[in-house]
Amino acid sequence: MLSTDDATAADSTDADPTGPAEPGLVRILTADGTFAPTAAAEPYLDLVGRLADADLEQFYRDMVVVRAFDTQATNLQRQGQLALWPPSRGQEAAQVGSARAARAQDHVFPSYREHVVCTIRGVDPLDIIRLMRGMTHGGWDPYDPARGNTHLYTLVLGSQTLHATGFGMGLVFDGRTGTGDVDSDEAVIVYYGDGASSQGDVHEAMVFAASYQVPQVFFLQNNQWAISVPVATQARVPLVHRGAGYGIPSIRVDGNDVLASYAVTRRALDEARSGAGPRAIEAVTYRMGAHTTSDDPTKYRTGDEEASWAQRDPIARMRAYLRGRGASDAFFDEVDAEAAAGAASIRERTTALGAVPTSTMFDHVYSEPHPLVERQQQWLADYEASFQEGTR
Ligand SMILES: Cc1ncc(C[n+]2csc(CCOP(=O)(O)OP(=O)(O)O)c2C)c(N)n1
Repeated sequence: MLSTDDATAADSTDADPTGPAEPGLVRILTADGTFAPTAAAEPYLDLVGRLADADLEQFYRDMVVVRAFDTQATNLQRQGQLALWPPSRGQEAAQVGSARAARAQDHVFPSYREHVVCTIRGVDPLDIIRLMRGMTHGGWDPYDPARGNTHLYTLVLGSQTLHATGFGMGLVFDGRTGTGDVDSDEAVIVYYGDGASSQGDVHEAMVFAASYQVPQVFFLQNNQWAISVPVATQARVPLVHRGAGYGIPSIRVDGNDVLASYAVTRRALDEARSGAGPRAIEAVTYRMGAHTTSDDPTKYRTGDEEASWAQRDPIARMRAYLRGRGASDAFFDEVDAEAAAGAASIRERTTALGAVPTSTMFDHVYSEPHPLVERQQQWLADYEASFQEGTR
């Protein structure tokens, strides 16, 4: 558990080696791993204080393991094993903190970069790989409690916010939320980006979520870039201010601080589940890698910017904090070994997947057979056969 010494350090400073925190920002750990909560973090210290050492170590483990997975997946794409990969490097704290804050009965609606959110909920990382290899249109069963009620990746920006709101409205209408039973009341959490926040779908979702007091947390990861468009072009005001226009209480958190991300999400979900209506969180973070493996960020951002965010690396921050609390070398070595083994296993399982039959692209176009699709499927089969030896 956190000690009272930690709590006393709380009121000491809003300072951070990489710059002062703006008012209203919830941050508990500074970039160098010092426990120095901002004023806005004070109401959350009780929640953080209830975390056991094992919880803190789990947060760190989650982040290290997913970074190794993410690096491996990026390499696999480069080697032709995957069609595409959207890296999550740099966003681990926002994702781990928020995912660990959700309860088993909650429903999670990711975008397309929330790899560790999915794996924390029980999705097999190979299912994400199969999706990015073009082997499946979906990946897993979103209604499977063993997969944490994790809905599918959505490439249509912002549409998942509406899916989540509709699902949450169902929870309200069916009396599955707001009963006062914390063990059974359900909520939804939806992930989206600063670019997606400009989509009409997100605004419509906020209108309906507020109108129907949907138990929904809008979790915006502001990673500063929507491919090549900087966040300053998306909004003239901090994105966190948008929620107020819809009557949605909103908070801004340092998304590279896993403790802060955990605490604000935990409270927001608890409030939403209790019947208080939707909540919005803007997690300020940074996409350290490319938008996807099809992108070259050197075309639109500077090395200086990347270097300044590298100083705020979420994993280094938590590592320094744990180190300061006395975590042993053996612990860090063990986590590194687990991450390396996980990445190696993913490589092995990916290369064992074999080729993707092209005919699968016609599956599920319609729920029932359709003559046009069948003709196209036959044409492709004939075309591919024409390459067989002796036929061309
Ligand atoms: C409706 C829609 N419009 C455009 C795109 C193309 N597109 C894919 S990702 C992207 C940028 C998204 O940025 P952001 O929401 O900040 O999320 P991030 O990728 O940074 O996590 C765009 C414009 C899309 N997928 N869907």
